Amino acid sequence: MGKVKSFVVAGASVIAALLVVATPASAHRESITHGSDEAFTDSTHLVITACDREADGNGVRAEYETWSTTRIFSVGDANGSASGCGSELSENGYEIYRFRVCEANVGCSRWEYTDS
Ligand SMILES: [Ca+2]
Repeated sequence: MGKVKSFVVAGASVIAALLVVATPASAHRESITHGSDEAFTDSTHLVITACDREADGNGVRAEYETWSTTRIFSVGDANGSASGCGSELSENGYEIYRFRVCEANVGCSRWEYTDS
């Protein structure tokens, strides 16, 4: 029994090591907040999410630019402050370069850069 357990643990360590090697150091979840509202990317920087966490009637959206263009794309949290956020894949398929969270009638956070 002891031998079986050691084997399983060793195997898991090898898999974990391979995952670490395959993931660039800079690729991780990035987040920016504005009050309680938040915009964040997933670890691939290809998916952006906007979360409205303030029940104040001001809609929330995430704005972002990708590495291929200076055009600003955006995605909103369609159901407002109700549970659940709004997210989308990068609209032109490129990694997100920078993003911010904006609250209607109030303003936006600073830009968060995914390479920082
Ligand atoms: Ca919501």
